[in-house]
Amino acid sequence: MSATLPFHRPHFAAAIQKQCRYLNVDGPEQLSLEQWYQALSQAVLDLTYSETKPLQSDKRHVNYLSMEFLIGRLTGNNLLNLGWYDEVRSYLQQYQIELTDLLEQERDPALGNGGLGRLAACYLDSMAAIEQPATGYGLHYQYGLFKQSFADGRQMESGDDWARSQYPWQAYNHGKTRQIGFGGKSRQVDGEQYHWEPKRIIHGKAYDLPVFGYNNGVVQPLRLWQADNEQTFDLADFNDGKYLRAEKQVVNAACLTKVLYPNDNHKNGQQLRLMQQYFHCACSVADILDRHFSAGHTLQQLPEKQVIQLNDTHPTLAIPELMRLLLDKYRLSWDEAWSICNRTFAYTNHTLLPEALEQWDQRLFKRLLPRHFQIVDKINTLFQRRVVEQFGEDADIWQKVAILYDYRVRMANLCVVSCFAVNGVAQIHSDLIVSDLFPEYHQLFPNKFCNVTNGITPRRWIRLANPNLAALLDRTLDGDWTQNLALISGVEKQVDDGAFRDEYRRIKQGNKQLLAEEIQRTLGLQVNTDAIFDIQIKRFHEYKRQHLNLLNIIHSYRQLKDNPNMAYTPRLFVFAGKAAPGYYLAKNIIHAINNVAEVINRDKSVRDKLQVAFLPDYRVSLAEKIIPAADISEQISMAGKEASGTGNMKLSLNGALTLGTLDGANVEIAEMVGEENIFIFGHTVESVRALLKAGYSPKQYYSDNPSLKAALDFLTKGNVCRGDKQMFRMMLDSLLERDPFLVLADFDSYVSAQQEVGQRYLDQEAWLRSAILNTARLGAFSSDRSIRDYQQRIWLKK
Ligand code: Z15
Repeated sequence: MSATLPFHRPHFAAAIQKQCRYLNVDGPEQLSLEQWYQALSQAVLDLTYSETKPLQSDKRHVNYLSMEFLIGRLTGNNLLNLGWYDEVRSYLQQYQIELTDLLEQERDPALGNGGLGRLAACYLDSMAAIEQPATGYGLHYQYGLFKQSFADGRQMESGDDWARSQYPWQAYNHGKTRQIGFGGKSRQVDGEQYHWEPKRIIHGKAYDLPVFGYNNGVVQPLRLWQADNEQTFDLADFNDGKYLRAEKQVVNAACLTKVLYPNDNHKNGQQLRLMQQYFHCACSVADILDRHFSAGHTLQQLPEKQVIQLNDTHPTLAIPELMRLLLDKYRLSWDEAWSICNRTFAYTNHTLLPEALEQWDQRLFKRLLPRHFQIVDKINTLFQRRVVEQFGEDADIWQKVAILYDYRVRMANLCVVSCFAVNGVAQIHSDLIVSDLFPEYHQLFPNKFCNVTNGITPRRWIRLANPNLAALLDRTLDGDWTQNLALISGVEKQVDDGAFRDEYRRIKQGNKQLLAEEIQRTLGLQVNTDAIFDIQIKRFHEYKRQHLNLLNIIHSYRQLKDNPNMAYTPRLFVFAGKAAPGYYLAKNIIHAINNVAEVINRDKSVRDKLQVAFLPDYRVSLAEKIIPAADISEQISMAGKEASGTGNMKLSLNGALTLGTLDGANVEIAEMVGEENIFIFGHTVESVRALLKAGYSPKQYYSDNPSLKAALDFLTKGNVCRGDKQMFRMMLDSLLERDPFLVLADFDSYVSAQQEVGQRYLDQEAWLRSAILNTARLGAFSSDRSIRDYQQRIWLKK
């Protein structure tokens, strides 16, 4: 086991001095705060080159392939994991620099959309922490997820050129450049062997970001591929006066990794996206084979020494790419190649939503990847035999399990057929994968399926985000909870201890104060810090039902207006989240929340009771400010739709009580914290099923429930829509005509649950007890535990 890294003050001072030279200033006294951030980060990276080491281990190496890594700011996180945080903070004092101010200078790389990308980042942190050898493979997008602002309540988007002004944590890795082919033709050489002549070649350059293990001296790479042109210029073309054509090539190639597609839980059908996916896979697979051979292993040892974990279906092309190399380059037989692939790949499913399941147009696929198409076609044909053996000739079954069907390539099906393991991300979700999504596959391959419930890293989500809670835990618990979050159950013994309770309460109150200041700064809104901080932070999507939250807010507002003296526990509703730019309905919901917020916040008569704050540009660093301040965590998706959720874990661990449906990991959170410490409402998976079967009519709810009717009508009246009755028509039509996520059917139950929240908050002592128990009982949701589950349930299998 490795030890923590030593911190040498003189070395550190020298490294900073060196950065001053690069920055063209005489000494540290002259650095601006922004320059301090650059100098410090670069200096730390420099020092770690000699101090950290990759893991020397015989364990199977995990290659974590993901199109998204939502890593957030790195400087504070890296100092923390290196064990240098406090020393650097004290070092900076001689220059009157506050480390936390300096850290605020960093822009978060937003190389992901939401939960899926953030999960990948937590898993890299955990693998380094528990010394699981691993490499993360992703794309080096020039533009990360767009920045969000509001204009008249509407979402505006702008580009996030995150690395434009020198990003200190990345290192260009010269030796790793790859050449990736696209298009062209595949012709048979002999037997199983084909030769693919691509039409064009794009270069993949490797940028490495270090992932440091917590206090163990380990570093391993997150390797991000960036597309580049083959040659800067074709000089002949240049001299021939074909300058413009030569330059066009240059521009096109670099376009490939220009931008992250901004959809979350929705497929991107464009050719460029398919090209990104193949580029990602081809660069990564080549790199994996290189490393494998450099370590002196043979091809036959690939499954024993490497596992390739596919984060959703986005990297599925790695399967036919490895097959292609094994067949055409290394000349293995089909059966040998298939056997290797079959024991190397594992697939994690993150969604059941039909609109998110990737299917590619066959002609597009074939045009871009002719050889890969042949391989997929053969996998499909061979699999069909297997299906006929098991089920006989059954068109209905084949229609469901086919990989190629109706001129489409179905990526999830290709994964299930080709991988040795398929897992869901929370128990209920894994159960639904077997019962609803892939029942036939489960009959064919009963041992492939398992569950690994998601987790979150306690380093970022407690120690960094909530330093005062971390300090309290340090004082209270024996042993380092940061590396063994199970120890946090020791807090349970303190739940009746007066001093502990006071301290816990003061920390939450302090965090609420800090968030109030942030809200004041960004929105100019002065909020009541004695109110319940009720938080919904996540991507905007109909299934997540932010509009259900909104309807209850309107309902409460109307009640307070009709009945100013009624008993009402003061609340601050906080929203944050982005909608995909082309997802008009989600943007309409954002607009509605902003307009309702404006009306309510301007109304003096409810000021100390009801406020709504929609913070723009939700991102990891904003989450770190909001989460520690939460009293209520809104997890109100329609049951069966949220695969897991991970924000739910962060909020509860930081002492928020969940108000949620029995969906995703909420189910497991409820089991852990106990029913007195959570608010569960709404339809369940079973009752949703029954309701839909019986025939659901949202209009009925509208006409039968006057409060619901009034809340919906509110959106077409008065100031909220500025006299434009059509303003929120898209949302209202969807709710009244179809309501695919049963917002109206859950309204009553949600409103009652909210009333109960208000009641319970009046008993501050009981509430505090519940908050503490949420913290104490959430130890199982550490991503270290998730990674151990992956090790035992998947990576040890072959
Ligand atoms: C995404 O963020 C998630 C699933 C997807 O299929 C895509 Cl494309 C993006 C989310 C799930 O919605 C969420 O429930 C889960 O917690 C998260 O992945 C990580 O597993």
